[in-house]
Amino acid sequence: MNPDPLDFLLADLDRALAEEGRNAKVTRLLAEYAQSGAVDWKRFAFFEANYYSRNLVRRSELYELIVLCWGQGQRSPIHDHAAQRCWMGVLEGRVRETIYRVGESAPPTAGPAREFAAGGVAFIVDDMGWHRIEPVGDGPAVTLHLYSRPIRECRVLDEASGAILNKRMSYHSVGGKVLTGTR
Ligand code: CSS
Ligand code: FE2
Repeated sequence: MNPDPLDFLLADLDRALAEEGRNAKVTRLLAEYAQSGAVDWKRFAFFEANYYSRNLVRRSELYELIVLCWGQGQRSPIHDHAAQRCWMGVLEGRVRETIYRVGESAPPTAGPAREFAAGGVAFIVDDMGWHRIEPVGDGPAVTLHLYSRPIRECRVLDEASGAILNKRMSYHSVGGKVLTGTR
């Protein structure tokens, strides 16, 4: 079988993330994939009824690559990234990223918001702030997330109480197969 575009991306990511200081290279790889018109990500794209879904493509010691499916109104909580680097490439639809300053002692403050259309790539680390991602526009959105290293748990803001909680991350599907009984 011939390799798919995602296989090439994974091989390039293996190389780029094995070295320090290749953030710009990784951003370029994700942008090239998101802009290429490749559709092989679709076999990882499973929507859930009530919450945005996290679908694992590949996890190694260095990184995890995840397809996230955002139905209308399925926005993320305001969250951090567990001291890891986070890239987000938009595969379909349009999303808004709002940056927040979150601390233990003061209420969170919203910073700048940016919108990304298909082909766009965002990058964040905890020094830049926490953020919320939400689909905007008419349709659902699909995004490709790369965390290096993988994130097992992050901090989220409980907006009702103002409390900061630890949230364990889970997958809706792994390798293109939906997991059952995980949520
Ligand atoms: N960090 C969130 C998505 S927004 S980058 C998550 O992985 O579920
Ligand atoms: Fe995030």
